Amino acid sequence: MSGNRARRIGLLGVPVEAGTGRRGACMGPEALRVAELEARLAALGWDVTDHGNVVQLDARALGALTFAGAAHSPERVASWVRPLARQSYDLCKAGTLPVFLGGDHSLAMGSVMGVARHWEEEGRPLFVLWLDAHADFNIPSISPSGNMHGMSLALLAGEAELRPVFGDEPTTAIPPERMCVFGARSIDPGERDLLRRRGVSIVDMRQIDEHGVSVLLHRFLNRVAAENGVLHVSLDVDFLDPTVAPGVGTTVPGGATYREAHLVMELLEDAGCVGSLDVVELNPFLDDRGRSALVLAELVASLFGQEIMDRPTQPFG
Ligand SMILES: [Mn+2]
Repeated sequence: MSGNRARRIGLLGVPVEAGTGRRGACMGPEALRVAELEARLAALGWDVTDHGNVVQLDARALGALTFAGAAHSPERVASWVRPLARQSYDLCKAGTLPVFLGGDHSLAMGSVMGVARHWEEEGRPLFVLWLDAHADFNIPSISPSGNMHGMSLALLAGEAELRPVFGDEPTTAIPPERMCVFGARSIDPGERDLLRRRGVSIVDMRQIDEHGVSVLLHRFLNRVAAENGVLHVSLDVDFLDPTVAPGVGTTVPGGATYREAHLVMELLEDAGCVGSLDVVELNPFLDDRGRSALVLAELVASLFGQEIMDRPTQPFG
């Protein structure tokens, strides 16, 4: 366990679904609570507080937000992510390791924004690991769907087209070269071009098949360690193969297996650099008897110290 991590975890629900084309993600935070996330983390020795859900602003009071292209329900997205960024920042300031329960992936605009502002003040470089079938690096002028859950990483990288989301709120941009999209298998053509130009690292499933998650993840984690960085992990349910976790609106075949996902979590735990986490896109309406919620709760526990079996201190052989 690394010394730069809080022993205190704060859970914060963000039942936003305005960023996606399908309803049901608003139930995600409750499903993760029903899957006993809090008790699992407490059993690992963490001091856990559930802060309930973020209080949404009145979207109508924000006025119309205009963009240079397609962006659906931006006022509703903003009504969630603006107060979320503030609460995220406050949790970090209080020495809490925040775990954000979604809700669709647009919530990362707020959660990571607050985290980024905190670490900028602390003078520590923030890195972002995006565990996702998609890169979420669209901007309104190139987005095929206009759904804003596909734009969150681009906003965090400081893409100018997305500035109206935060308006006059305090923001900071994360250098795109400190971002890694891991598990990708569905990236739009315009988005791919933008990712390349900005220098975001992409690890796709083809590379994972060829080299395995361990080698590829270490490559990124070594960079985090070399700069004494802090890591935000954003876990989208569709990182996993739909046979493992069907409870998501954007299933893409060929995702991470149960074992690959657990290995990623254990490697992150070993690295000891994770300072915050999103768990997003869980749609209990599409789930199979809570299976996806339970898998996610297990993965989060794995990230925070749960081991399947106690290993002997000396490896066998
Ligand atoms: Mn996503």
